[in-house]
Amino acid sequence: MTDTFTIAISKGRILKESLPLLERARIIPREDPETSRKLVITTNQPGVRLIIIRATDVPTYVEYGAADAGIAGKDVLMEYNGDGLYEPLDLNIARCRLMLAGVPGSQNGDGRLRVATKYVNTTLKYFSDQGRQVEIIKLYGSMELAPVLGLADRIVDLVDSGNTLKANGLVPLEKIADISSRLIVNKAAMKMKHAIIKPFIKRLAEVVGK
Ligand code: PRT
Ligand code: MG
Repeated sequence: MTDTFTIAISKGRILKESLPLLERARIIPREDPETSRKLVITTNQPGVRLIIIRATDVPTYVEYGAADAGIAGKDVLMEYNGDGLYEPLDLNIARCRLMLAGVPGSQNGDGRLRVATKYVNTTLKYFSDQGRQVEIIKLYGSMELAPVLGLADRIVDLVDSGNTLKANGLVPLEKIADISSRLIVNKAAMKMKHAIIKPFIKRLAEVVGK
């Protein structure tokens, strides 16, 4: 399989912003991944294919070598516990900030702060690095609702324009990290498939001006 090259991408904003970069790196899908029901999509380059999976599954496919490379948000990578990955390139796409947010003017109170998020590991690390004790409530989406209904005092979520927070009566309080999407590469593939992967990284680096 050293003559095939599989790139994992998630549908949605990452795919939308990745396709123009891939095209400028001369990789053009044979059908539109946004509308196709296929999960494996061949490209103009022989042996090079895209797989379309959930954003949080991208590091898993790449770490285990089911995909050779992938494009994943730094939020997903920070949350993922794995060391079988290289992160050679910041693609500077799908940018946003990971933020602590809450109801304006609300006090911490005496008890432990309750924080709702899908970013459990990242949130725990952020607070424990500062010696702050918190109780984490794991949610899978619509975090903005939690402080409104009293499920939690704060949330940790991605913020771009800030409109989603605003629409739900919340304000950003602390920035945890700047987020953008990164190219990730399987460690073994980097060695075994260097003849394909090295020029691929170089072309993408030129495209994003690195
Ligand atoms: O949607 P699905 O459950 O299938 O998966 P997903 O949410 O992981 O995928 P997707 O496509 O929504 O996001 C993929 C990646 O895009 C994330 O992992 C981030 O790296 C990146 N990204 C960049 C964002 C945003 N910007 C963003 N604004 N992901 C999500 N948002 C959401 C945010 O969670 C909040 O609900 O947009 C809302 C805030 O936007 P504003 O503009 O109102 O502040
Ligand atoms: Mg989403």
